[in-house]
Amino acid sequence: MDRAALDTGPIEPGSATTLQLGEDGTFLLLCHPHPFMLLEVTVVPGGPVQTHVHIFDGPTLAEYRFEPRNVTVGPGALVEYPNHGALEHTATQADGHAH
Ligand SMILES: [Cu+2]
Repeated sequence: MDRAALDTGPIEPGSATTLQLGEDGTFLLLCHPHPFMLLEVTVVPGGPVQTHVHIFDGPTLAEYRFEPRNVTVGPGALVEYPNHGALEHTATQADGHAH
């Protein structure tokens, strides 16, 4: 049975959104307005129950990024996405559904 796609929705500059992850697996997320911003989230048993993925943008596109670009967490983990940039960003599952 499919679960809803992972999607923070728009994250305003200076704010943060928390998304709860479900079951084991590897998920590719991107920023909807800037789909070249990529994040790989791996959910494994025993992983951390919460973490932060920071969002940045900047004068050049090379500075638009998730940091870190790869995170490993446990099932049901809370991932907070603080947006340190000047623009709105999202963390959205790239293929639209969970595996
Ligand atoms: Cu973005």
